[in-house]
Amino acid sequence: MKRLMTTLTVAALFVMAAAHVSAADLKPIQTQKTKDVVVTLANESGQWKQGKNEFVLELTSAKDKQPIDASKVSLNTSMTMPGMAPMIAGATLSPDKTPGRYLGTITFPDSGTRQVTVTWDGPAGKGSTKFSVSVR
Ligand SMILES: [Cu+2]
Repeated sequence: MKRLMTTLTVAALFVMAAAHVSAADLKPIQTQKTKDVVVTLANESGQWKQGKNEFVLELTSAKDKQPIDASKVSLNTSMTMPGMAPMIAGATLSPDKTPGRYLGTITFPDSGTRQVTVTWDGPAGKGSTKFSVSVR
């Protein structure tokens, strides 16, 4: 029973940590507007850094600001470096409880400017956008 209580406490802490990420204290890393979709990338510091990063990706309609149900979403990054093959890193994304919002993690082995590509495909349509983000 004691072990169960410990497990439940740990689980509750994880839920609280997840809730904390979805709190209003997120700072935008990048907001990118396409013809019909606004893509927002945010985390607690407002920037990506070298190493592991947690972030939130949000897709909303450019017309009415409503969340977009994009069942398939991906975020990939690449960095071109002179004399080298581009460095590629993709994010792991999982849907949040809030529609149109995804919790992501991505790891960068070094700093530098990344070309970011976000693609989506769902009932509300499909599309993609590209922008650059500097990794500190
Ligand atoms: Cu690099």
